[in-house]
Amino acid sequence: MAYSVPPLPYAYDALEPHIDKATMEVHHDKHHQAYVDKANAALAGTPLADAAIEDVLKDLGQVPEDKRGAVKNNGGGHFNHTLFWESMSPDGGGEPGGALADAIGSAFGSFSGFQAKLKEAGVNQFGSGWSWLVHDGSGLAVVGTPNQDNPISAGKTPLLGVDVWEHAYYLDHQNDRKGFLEAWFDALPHWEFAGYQFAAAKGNGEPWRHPAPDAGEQRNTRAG
Ligand code: MN3
Repeated sequence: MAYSVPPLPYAYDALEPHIDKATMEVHHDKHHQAYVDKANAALAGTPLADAAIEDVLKDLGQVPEDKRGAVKNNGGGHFNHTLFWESMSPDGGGEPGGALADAIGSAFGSFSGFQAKLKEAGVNQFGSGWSWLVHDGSGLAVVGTPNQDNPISAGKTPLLGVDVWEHAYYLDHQNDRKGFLEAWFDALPHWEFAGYQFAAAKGNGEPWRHPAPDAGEQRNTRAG
């Protein structure tokens, strides 16, 4: 069963004025679609053609060597972008509560300390890539990844991911990646989703996965 781009969990213009409708349309309908098409082409005819993308990315060594680069880049692009859509909410922003707030405080000193780290990882990512809040098995960490590399290939659970490729912000922010990250933090982080991922990383439930091919329209990606 080939992969497909899941529908956005909100309207294309729902994140305005932070990310405009045109950016979301091109990013979701063109960029994400291209990763899906190329991942499907790379995996077609291999033993992994029917495997969940999460299971492919968790062990890229199982991918035939001549397909591995394409699967890492495009399968990673598919997973990362769906995570990115889930990492944002029209009702997002503010600060998380509960156990996640406590864990952020102990890992980074304070919420603002965490924000500074995530922005720094994004701003300092050379070229294109991602900035992530992850659980690495022992606690929370901020990591940057180049290109479409992703945390699950490194055995980490992503809680939030921010796309810092220029196509994510160029129309709204031109070359100002730092300004994009500041605007992103003000209004968009989907803390409910991050809290769900945090609980799963600690063994309370399963981390988010793409819906199974037979799950139809069901989208069970939100906490609570
Ligand atoms: Mn992108």
